[in-house]
Amino acid sequence: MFEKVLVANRGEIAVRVMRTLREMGIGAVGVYSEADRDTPHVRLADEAHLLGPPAPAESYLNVDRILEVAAKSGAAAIHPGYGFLAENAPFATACEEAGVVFIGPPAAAIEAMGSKTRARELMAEAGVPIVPGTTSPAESVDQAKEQAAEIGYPVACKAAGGGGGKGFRVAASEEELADAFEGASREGEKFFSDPKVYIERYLDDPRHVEVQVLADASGTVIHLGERDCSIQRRHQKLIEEAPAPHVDAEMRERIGGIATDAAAAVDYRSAGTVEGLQVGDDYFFLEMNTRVQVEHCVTEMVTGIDIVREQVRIAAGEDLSISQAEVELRGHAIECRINAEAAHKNFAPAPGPIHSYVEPAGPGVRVDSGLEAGSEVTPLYDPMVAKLIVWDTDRERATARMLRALGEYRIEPLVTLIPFHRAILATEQWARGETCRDLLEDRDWLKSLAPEGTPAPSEGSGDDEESDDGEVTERTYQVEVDGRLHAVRVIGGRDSAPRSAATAARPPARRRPAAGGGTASETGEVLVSPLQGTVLRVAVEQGQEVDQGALVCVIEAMKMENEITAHRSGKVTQLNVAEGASVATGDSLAKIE
Ligand code: MV4
Repeated sequence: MFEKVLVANRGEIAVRVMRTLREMGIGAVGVYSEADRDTPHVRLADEAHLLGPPAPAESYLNVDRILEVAAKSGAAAIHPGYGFLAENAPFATACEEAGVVFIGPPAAAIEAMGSKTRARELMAEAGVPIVPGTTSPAESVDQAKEQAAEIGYPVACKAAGGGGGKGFRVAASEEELADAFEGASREGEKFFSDPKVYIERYLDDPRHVEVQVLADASGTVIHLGERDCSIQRRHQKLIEEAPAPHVDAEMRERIGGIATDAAAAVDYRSAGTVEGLQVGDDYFFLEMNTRVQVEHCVTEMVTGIDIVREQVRIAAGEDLSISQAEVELRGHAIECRINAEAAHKNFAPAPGPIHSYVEPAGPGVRVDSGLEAGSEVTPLYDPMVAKLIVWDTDRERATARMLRALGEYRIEPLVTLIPFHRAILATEQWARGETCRDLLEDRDWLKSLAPEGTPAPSEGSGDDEESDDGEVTERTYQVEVDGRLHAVRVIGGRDSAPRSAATAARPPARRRPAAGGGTASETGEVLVSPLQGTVLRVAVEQGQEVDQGALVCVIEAMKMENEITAHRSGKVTQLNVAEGASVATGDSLAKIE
């Protein structure tokens, strides 16, 4: 077994891999960019080496520098995680040439699966069912029209160098084909320097079902069952679960066989995922991901198998530690990706600092994260802060457990997908195991996920996609009133922040985690001051009717203006503040009945 392994990644996946290395008694060599000096993955490493400036090309994608660190540290192998260099065949080859083991599949398997047309060709030859369509790129729009006519509309135009939905366009009829074809081609050129496009039949509302495989050097290939990852937005998976709600034991065995055949056809080794589309009882190969995936954890939870451990063992030449017959699925696991994104603003990235951070815990809860209080989500890297994974005996209980765990999670003042996940998991559609496509495409539903008190998007700004309508942050303070503890959520709208200063420059003062679950914000009729300061302005009068979220007063504290809004709708029966007055944390500002 290796003595030392270099983890060529950052964030949660670097932490995830290092945890297994530690359990295996293997030294973990960490690497970091100048932006990541003070992060958990660096501290968890047994030794850590600077790669270079924050830009990925100069750090986590810098092959020469990574191989130099491997040599200097004496690491015998490199685990690439996902993203960055994980599916880069030249990198796998460069490792081999440098005498370092690449913990992943052979370069030839990465390359074969990297070309989506080549993969389809190989899979068709191996008897793996592929989505009906062509296995070589169309030479021209005219040829694509001929092929599409044969396949039958609607068709999907997909970039040959693509994958994961990049360079994917749908044409409902021949009139739409040229645009779809050219759009897919442009995107293929932009992201993969490959303008080639092929045509597939477009399946309506399929399920994304993928099978985890493991293959060792002696040629044994097994599968660990499937995951359903149908809840996606712009081809980014958001929620994943295992087992898939619409796959029974018979289908599991069938698609497991399809997946192991697919892996065997490219002499696969290591952990990999065969992605496919499920429509009723039909299952079609989509592509193979030749890396450990973000969502591998739900499979770990239902099988009890550490997939990273198997990867390390396989790379060291050891056989798989389990046989197919020993793989047993137990219970149900769900994963929610906790991204710094604003679902109510069309999933716009919402990078920023984290001042207060509390992870959920307790029975059946696993959090894989790479950040902590004091960390910052930078726009340079992936917006995923953490993965929250739960296990329970069945899907319904796992859902309840996930909702409980999401309610415990505090990441302040960052905007994350937590409210989105809580909303989706509470729907009938989720309970019925549907793809929730209707909700994900429903702008009004998504907008309803805005934090309470969010100013309505300004009118007349046209399409609000990625609109910059000001930072809306939410913070929770603990307030004790008459011996009872209350959690008060304070919502800062765009007008509450100093206009000139960047929100990032706010002092991280007095930010406290909430007392309990997400529903403990009621404070009766009394509106209490969440902070100490001076009243700048009073916006209501005694006797006035106010709506929940309406401005009551503005309190200046630490040179910042804080809008205090009505915690409930009602009549202001008591007003205890006046302009210029000093207030202390916990003071009663008003009574709203
Ligand atoms: C498709 C498809 C329909 N027909 N291909 C490809 C990448 C993956 N992220 C989603 N992809 C799709 N490929 C054909 N021929 C529909 C999707 C798709 C999808 C599939 C399952 C569940 C959710 C989805 C959301 C968007 C697109």
